[in-house]
Amino acid sequence: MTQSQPTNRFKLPDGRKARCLVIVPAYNESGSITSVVQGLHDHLPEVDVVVIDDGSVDRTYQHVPKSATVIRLPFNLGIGGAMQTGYRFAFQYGYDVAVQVDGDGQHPPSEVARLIDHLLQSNSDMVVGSRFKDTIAYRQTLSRMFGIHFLRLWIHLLTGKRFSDCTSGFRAANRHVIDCYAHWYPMDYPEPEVLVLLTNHQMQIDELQVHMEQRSTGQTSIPFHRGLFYVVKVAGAVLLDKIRDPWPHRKHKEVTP
Ligand SMILES: Nc1nc2c(ncn2[C@@H]2O[C@H](COP(=O)(O)OP(=O)(O)O)[C@@H](O)[C@H]2O)c(=O)[nH]1
Ligand SMILES: [Mg+2]
Repeated sequence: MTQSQPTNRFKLPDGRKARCLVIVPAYNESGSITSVVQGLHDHLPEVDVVVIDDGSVDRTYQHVPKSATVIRLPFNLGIGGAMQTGYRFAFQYGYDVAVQVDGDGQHPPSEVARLIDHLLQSNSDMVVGSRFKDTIAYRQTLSRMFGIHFLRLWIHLLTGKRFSDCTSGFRAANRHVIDCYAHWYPMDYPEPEVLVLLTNHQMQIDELQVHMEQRSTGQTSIPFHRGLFYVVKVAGAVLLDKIRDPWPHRKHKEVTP
């Protein structure tokens, strides 16, 4: 495992240096994972990187630079199981901040520091990198745009909160959220669902306008024909989330999950 460098510029509210981990879920991302991890190290030498190779069949793990930790899951668990593996790693090794970055080159490494700075300075529990907070310039298919608008409205009705980009996977989370996710994380399509669960759990979520790229290689995990299924499934899941809270209620004491 790589160690945080002494030049760490990220500070917790109490003045201590924040130990930060970037979690990169990767499923068949051999075409992009090398430049994604290299870009993260170039921009953020003080931040550790863990790649979760989720049963890829294209040897993604062999393309990860040695500077990062790789966890190879024995078979494809899906994005939820892969991300929870990363959050458990963050919890177990005492990280203060965990940032989720796609392995497809969509999330620019240069924006990661902005997310971390905002998280630490705003004292929020999670910061979501949004494509649509201040602009609608990001190119999307019509079906995706419809899905995002529908879920945005639905989540607003359920929580009273407005999230401009509820499906963005570009996020930074603090230790409280890492603790929650280490205990339980949705299995599939987790991004919109955790917005509702964290809001129920009295966590503060901020959005920050970020620059995002289009996926550089490979294919999206949510192609057109699964889009409608995605929206219906997520809408049902977040409705059920109104009446449950899968996480322990504590802000001071931690117990290994
Ligand atoms: N670990 C894991 N990662 C996945 C899986 N499906 C997609 N991903 C990764 O999760 C990230 C987001 O998926 P992506 O297809 O880019 O979704 P999109 O950005 O919403 O189009 C990418 O880094 C993928 O490699 C999966 O089954 N397992
Ligand atoms: Mg992506």
